Amino acid sequence: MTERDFHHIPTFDQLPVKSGAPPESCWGVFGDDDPFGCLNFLTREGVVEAARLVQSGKIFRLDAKIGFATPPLFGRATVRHNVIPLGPLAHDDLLDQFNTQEGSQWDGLAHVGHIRHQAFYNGVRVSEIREGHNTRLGIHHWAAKFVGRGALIDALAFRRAQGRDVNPLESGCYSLQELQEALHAQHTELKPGTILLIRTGWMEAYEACDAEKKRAMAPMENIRAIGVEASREMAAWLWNNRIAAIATDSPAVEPLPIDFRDEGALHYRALPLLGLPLGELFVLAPLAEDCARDRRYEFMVVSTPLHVEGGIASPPNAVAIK
Ligand code: UVW
Repeated sequence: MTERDFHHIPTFDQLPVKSGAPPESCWGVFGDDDPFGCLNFLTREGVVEAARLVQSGKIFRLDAKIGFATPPLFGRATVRHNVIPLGPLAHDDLLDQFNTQEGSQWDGLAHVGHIRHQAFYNGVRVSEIREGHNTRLGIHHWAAKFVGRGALIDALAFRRAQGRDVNPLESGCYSLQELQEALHAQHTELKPGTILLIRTGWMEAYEACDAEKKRAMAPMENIRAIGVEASREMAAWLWNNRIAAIATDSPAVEPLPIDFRDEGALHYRALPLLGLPLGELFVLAPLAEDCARDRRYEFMVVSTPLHVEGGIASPPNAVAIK
């Protein structure tokens, strides 16, 4: 696909295009066997354009250290890193019980299926993932795809600049209007094929907690987080702007807790319906501070997910280069 082909892509109001596909889904738009979803908006031309944004040579790591969340959120396993002697003067690493979602992560398209339609992106069934080795939606498809123009919305700074209080560790919401106003204030444009990063302040607030507080907030039922509005309008805005992926420094992109009985959850709107990758627990503060300094909120993003055949998710293994 090239950028010229984007003009033939339906708008959100024209979805779905395939008979039998759920409302507000893009199933079939990129082909019935497509594994990329909105990553199709990342093109070779877009990679070249993104490389032109590199001006200072500064590199920002976007994922936290493996094991940063202690204990990991949502009751996920704690990874154990062992250094294994290979010989008298040689070593290997062993990562025991490594959950690819223990920290910074891209949710792949086999992570969450739609509660009503009982299917994943493009109609993939749960049996294809559990018994069929997840060949159609495995994270391996993304291993050499996730490169393009990144843009940051510093929603935290925007809200603070208005003199409004933010507690990222409480359930709360950055509205679509607020994100649009923040973009305007930053003089930042969305362009087709943008990997959109949104700083909510959650990671910084989490890092400031003591060990006891981190332990208390980690279980699924206790975790609270600010996130972006989970609405039809938000899904339409992301799709109509041809956003390739959205990532935040919060644990679920949308506010927590999520009521997964509610079809309006952004996890449903994004992953199974639009094939839009969700990035969680990204490290965005150092990048945001640099953007505020040079007033440039766009850069190149290079993310190389783990090359795990049939994988569900992956640490982003990502950098922003300015
Ligand atoms: C939730 O589903 C709440 O988060 P994650 O995407 O990390 O599983």
